[in-house]
Amino acid sequence: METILIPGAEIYYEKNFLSPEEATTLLDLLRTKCAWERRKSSFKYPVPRDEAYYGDPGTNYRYSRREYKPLPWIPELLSLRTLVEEATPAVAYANLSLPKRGYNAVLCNLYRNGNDSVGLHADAEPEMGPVIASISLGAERLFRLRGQNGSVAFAERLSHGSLFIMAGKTQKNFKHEVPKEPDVDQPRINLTFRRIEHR
Ligand SMILES: O=C(O)CCC(=O)C(=O)O
Repeated sequence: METILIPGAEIYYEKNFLSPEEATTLLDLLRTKCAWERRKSSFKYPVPRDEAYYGDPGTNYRYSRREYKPLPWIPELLSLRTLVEEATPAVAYANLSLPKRGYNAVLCNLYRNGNDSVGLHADAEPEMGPVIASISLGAERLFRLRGQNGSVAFAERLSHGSLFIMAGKTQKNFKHEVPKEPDVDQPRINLTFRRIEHR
């Protein structure tokens, strides 16, 4: 696992977390198996991607006036969760003086092609844990982190089968986005494993 050094962020990246064959099998399976839904944004327009949210009971959360209610886990996402938990460095929690915790929910995003995207945001709801693990499958899309002044701190095409972990103060100090890339004609699925705790 590579550590990406950006002042104010804590990022770990493993480009070949899944083999290309495993990643392609998972991409094809999740495209048909997930309960994809195109939701409305807070402004009533559809968000430019399909979403499906799976998790343990009680992992509901609200984002941008949308309520995310977990669907029961499907076996393939549960198996992947175990692998992702094993790969998450204990130091990501130790640096926060926390014991290592598991993930209890996953938000799946399907970008059908380069016209789909996610705008600049942080995953910083009060009930969301600070360690977020993201698996990318399919088309290699640009993933950017921007600091509070809007400057780009990180920009990389996350590879097919990669694991990208954001920890520490990354969500406090940075926002992230997957911009539109109209030349991309292939789909991409991204899975962000999170821990939701209502106190
Ligand atoms: O597709 C990605 O890489 C990012 C997804 C994302 O930002 C999110 O689920 O909050």
